[in-house]
Amino acid sequence: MSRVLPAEGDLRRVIGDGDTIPDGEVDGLGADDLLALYRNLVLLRTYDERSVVYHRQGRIGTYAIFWNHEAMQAGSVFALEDRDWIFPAYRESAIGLLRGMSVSTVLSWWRGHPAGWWNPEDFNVASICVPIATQVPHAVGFAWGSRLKGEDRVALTLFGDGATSEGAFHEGATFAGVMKAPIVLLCNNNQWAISTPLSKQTAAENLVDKAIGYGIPGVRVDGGDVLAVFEATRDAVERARAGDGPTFIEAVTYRAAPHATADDPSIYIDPDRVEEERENECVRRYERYLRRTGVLTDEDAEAVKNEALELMRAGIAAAEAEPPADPSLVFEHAYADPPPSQARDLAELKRILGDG
Ligand SMILES: Cc1ncc(C[n+]2csc(CCOP(=O)(O)OP(=O)(O)O)c2C)c(N)n1
Ligand SMILES: [Mg+2]
Repeated sequence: MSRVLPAEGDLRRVIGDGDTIPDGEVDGLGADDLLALYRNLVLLRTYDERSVVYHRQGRIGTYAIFWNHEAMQAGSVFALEDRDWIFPAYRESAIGLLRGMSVSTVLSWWRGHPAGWWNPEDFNVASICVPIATQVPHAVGFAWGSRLKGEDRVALTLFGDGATSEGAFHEGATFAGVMKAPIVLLCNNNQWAISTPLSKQTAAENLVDKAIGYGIPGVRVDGGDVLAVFEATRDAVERARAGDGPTFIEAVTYRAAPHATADDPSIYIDPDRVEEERENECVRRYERYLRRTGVLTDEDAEAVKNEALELMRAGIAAAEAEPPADPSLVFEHAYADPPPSQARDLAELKRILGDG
């Protein structure tokens, strides 16, 4: 029988505010680890900020901004071993960078170019899921299968607050609880599903309360506190490895940027709340912590930022140097036995592209 732990309602935090709330620390993390985590945060932040610019310049397509979500992504991945798998959604499109995927691969994905397709086994990072919550049953099935094969692998899947209303989430979480799959269910609760606020998403007081219904423990952390996210994920990974099954982590944040480049949140969001969140955004918050604790110098910070910018410059150049994609790839793999209309459709597409 699975042991049901009560869901924790209180937000776990490690980073203080430099004033009345004292800084904590995480056992087992040395200065090198803290700096590696900083590098990962800056890499994601730089990727995100440059991507918005590239979108405005017409160099990538519509882009799902993850500004202020970096702590949830970098913190949780830091708790994994390389053999563990990650199942991302569009909000975590660049999470592969933390596993050595090249910037040009991720940019190519957003350019709709096949150079943006990767073999999941190369990085233990599954394909990005755009249909909401579909990555959850993929991840749970993978974790369970992996366990059946006797492998020592944990899966981490990330999804939004809106995703918890989807059937796919329910099916995945139910199955994970019953089968004790070695999985971490990490909910990025940014309090919005495009323009739908959390208050219209659920009548539950906290999303973490849903965990109880699946018979799995739930933990609530400050999603802007990279160390709190890391620690909670590390605990969850330990439980999973020990055969104790899944954990649901609700990481609480606030979406401080548009849903995506095609969205104009000014018609539905509270600008004061956004401003408050931007003041307290996760990368600078961690940077201030590292400076207070004497781990980060100005020179380190400058070097880390320049390195990330250089990677981006090289990444966009490499993505743009890719030869144009073969338009027939749009149709390939769609049918085992293509209908006769497909040849006509392809010819039409090539005509539109001036390619045939
Ligand atoms: C099955 C499905 N329904 C609807 C959509 C359209 N859609 C795209 S993003 C989104 C909101 C999802 O919100 P949330 O799960 O909170 O994730 P967030 O975007 O905030 O990270 C919706 C409804 C979709 N992609 N897939
Ligand atoms: Mg959301």
